Amino acid sequence: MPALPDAEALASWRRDGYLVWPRFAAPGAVAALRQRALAIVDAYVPDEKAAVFSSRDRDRARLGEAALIESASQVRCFFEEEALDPDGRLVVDKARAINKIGHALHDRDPVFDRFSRDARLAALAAELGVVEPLLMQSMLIFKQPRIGGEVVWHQDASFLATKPQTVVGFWFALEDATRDNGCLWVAPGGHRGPLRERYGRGADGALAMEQLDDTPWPSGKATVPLEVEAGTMVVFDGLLPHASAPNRSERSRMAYTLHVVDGRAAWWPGNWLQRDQDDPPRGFGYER
Ligand SMILES: O=C(O)CCC(=O)C(=O)O
Repeated sequence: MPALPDAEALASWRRDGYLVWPRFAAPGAVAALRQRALAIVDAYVPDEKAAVFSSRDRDRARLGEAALIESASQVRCFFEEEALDPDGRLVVDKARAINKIGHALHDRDPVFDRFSRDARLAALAAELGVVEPLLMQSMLIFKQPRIGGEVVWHQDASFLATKPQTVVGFWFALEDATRDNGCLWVAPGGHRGPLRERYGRGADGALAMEQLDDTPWPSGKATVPLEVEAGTMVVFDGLLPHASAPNRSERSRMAYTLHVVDGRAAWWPGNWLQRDQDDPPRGFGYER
């Protein structure tokens, strides 16, 4: 039986809506993911679909829709907003220009596939009540030095909607994350609040953010920073509000995230992420 987080961490999951598992990934595994991410960026040749990712843009309007849709089943790079000038020319080195790689690393890249299908993640998902896990989305977030973009307060269920809500986010620090370089912030217990918004295809067919509830985002004493060492895993309930500040420091803050839903729940047909019938999402095993 693979190891599970300790009782205190599991109690924090129930109480706070998240848990922290220090030293989940060994330094060698973390270095392998970092190296692989840098190799993907090195091989990336920007094309006419080159897209910027900014979480401040509520409707993701600058995020080329074609690039986003394709990334549901592919590996694509998205630029930092501040890496391009108004004419779309790179103003920093390509290696320092990427905001994230998404969203099917776990299915298309052997290194991320292996890491994402660790038996401990399968055991933990089962412990957290995910009965038929489906690995829906993965991202390598760079949080580049100086220009690493803010991730505004959000709930993951807004972007990966199921009925009932089942999404669980697994977040892995690939470098030390501190307040200085844009660590995560969470609102403990905030998962008991409502889903505030939902991103997807509206009645007019366009992808946009829809407001569902006007409960304000947490602030001040309701929020805590999660300063963690490389190798730490943080697991979030899909309703837990979380965010990260811009990185104005000289150090990057790379992280890998994996989002899992329960296949027993209904996948919202309006979700931006849709997989073809002949390429469905898979679980933690290697069955096809
Ligand atoms: O790594 C970050 O800064 C944000 C990640 C996040 O919001 C997520 O994985 O849902």
